[in-house]
Amino acid sequence: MAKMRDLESVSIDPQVQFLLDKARNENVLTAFDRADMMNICGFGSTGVCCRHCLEGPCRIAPNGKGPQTGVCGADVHQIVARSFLNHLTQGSSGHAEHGREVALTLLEVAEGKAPYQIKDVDKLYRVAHDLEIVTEDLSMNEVAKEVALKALEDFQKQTGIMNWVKLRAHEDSLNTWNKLGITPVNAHLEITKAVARNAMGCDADPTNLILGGVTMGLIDGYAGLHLSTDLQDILFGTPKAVKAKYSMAVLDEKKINIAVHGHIPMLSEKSVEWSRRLEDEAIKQGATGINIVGVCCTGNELLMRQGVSVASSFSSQELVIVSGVLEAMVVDIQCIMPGIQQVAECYHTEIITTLPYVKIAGATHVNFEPSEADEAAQEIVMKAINRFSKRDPEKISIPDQTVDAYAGFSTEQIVEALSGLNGEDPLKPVIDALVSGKIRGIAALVGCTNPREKQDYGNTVVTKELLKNNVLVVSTGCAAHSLAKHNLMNFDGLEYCGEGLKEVLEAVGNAAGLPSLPPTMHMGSCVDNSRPADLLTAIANRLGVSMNELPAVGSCPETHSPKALSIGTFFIAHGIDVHIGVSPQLSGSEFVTNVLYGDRTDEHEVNADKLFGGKLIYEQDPYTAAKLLLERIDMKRETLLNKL
Ligand code: SF4
Ligand code: MSK
Repeated sequence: MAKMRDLESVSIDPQVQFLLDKARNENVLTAFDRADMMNICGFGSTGVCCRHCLEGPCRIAPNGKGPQTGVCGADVHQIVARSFLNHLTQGSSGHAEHGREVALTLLEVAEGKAPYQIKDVDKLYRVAHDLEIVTEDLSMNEVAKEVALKALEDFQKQTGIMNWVKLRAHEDSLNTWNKLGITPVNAHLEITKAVARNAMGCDADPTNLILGGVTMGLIDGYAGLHLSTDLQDILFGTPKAVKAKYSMAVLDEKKINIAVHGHIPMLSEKSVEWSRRLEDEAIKQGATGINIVGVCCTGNELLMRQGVSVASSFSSQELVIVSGVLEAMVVDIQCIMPGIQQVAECYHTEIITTLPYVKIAGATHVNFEPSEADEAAQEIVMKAINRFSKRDPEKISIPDQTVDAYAGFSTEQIVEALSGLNGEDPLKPVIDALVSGKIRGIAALVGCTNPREKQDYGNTVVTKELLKNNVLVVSTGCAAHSLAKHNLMNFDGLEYCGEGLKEVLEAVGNAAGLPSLPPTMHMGSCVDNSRPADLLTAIANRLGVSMNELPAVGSCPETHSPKALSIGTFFIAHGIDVHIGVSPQLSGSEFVTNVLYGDRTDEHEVNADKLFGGKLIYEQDPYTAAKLLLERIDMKRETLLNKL
């Protein structure tokens, strides 16, 4: 039996430590302990193992003592580049599928076939206008239908450029992609092409494969992130600043607890609605009400728009069940550990899957279709209510003390807050602060938590180091969960900010009637990484420069997901440096790592920094990572200030 890490090495969150201890005492295995039991494979972890055909598996000996090519003759660089493209294709398809599901829902709503109301009519008309849809003589639903059809074209058209690329991309970035011939036409076409070129006997040029990977990054960014955010804002409302609660302590022993988990907000929005409508049924069962809590990005979606409390990020999702008070965990898509079912079988929790192509053996399945959203949500909430009486009082234990956090910082909300300082030119205060050095740069702290890593450690250390050095930090995904739990999204966290940054946050906050803005701003879920991209595009346009000239970086210290690699590639394609704190499994090929990690000063190398103006930074130590990010911020800052 492998030795398990002590609790302090697993997470810096005492509530997660508490529930992991409970799980261990009750002989319940969770991801943290499974990670300790797993031997790391030296071939897989460096990307040199290929299973692309039945001649294999083939693996390349890293020390030169053994085969240096696969049976087909593929060398280590080809194998590692293909493995990277594979990860990017997987990541971008998840987000593209998310975007397509939302587009289909908008279409059904517009046609009166699904029971949702369009919440942000202004945004609908803004997006329609920017897509060059003539809206005169059209009803609101007809406009929504035209927007939905334009979105679906991005999964169908055979020539030209994706509508959402034209809608959202910075012109200079688009010119670069056009010159390289990597601008996407439609998401399904590009994903199919990526799978096809990656097959045995196809693309065997590592540089070409990596460029194919950049196209996957663009698919993620436009068919996934931007398209999903725009349409979700139209359907469910553009987020506004909201105060909410974080930590496992948001579970309520007296109430029926339902966790919503995954990514797509269509069902979870309805679950919140039906939990209110069925309160009386809960009371009949002896509970005081129904408590919906969020896990992962479905949690982020509800937090941003409805202020729903968030219980857990990715790596501790099973521990929500270990509390013994969770009646149901309702899941949609992505980042759902199959292990939740094994853990649920040790308690009274019902796991409910909702999409026909995402089921878990042993779990209950309630099929979700937007047209029957009310029926599905009602059935799910009733199932949870009926589980309440099955609780085992011996197994109940919930940590106390929630943490307050401010969220809801859509780009629109940030611009509105800034307009309190300068209504005519809202971005001017940020630009002035960047030029004066009160703000040294801008960072998006994004991504996941990973059961192999010490939970929240990398995310909070990188953030605190950047804040201390006056970098403005925005955040999304499970990384935002780490920051919120550790007081980096409430005013207590202002103590971590450098003086210049603190002054700016307080000035903007005061103008909006608050003591300050929080030290870091929660911009939403994984697909809402479109929001930092929008903010940077607006700043670049306001300054009249390219995105790659901004002193801006992304950091993803604790990722587990290939989606983080495809989102990161989307930012690198704009020339924004991206740090990753977990091995991207590329070290087997010096060629591939040179292309991705190489510097613009390298001689005789084609690399990302030279092509796009940004690169991938792989660094496990969060203190060193922050130092490297600050160096890149300063380098770009100096060039920018000379140009202005
Ligand atoms: Fe081996 Fe080539 Fe087949 Fe990969 S594609 S498994 S390297 S023969
Ligand atoms: S849920 S991709 S663990 S952020 Fe978006 Fe969290 Fe990462 Fe999944």
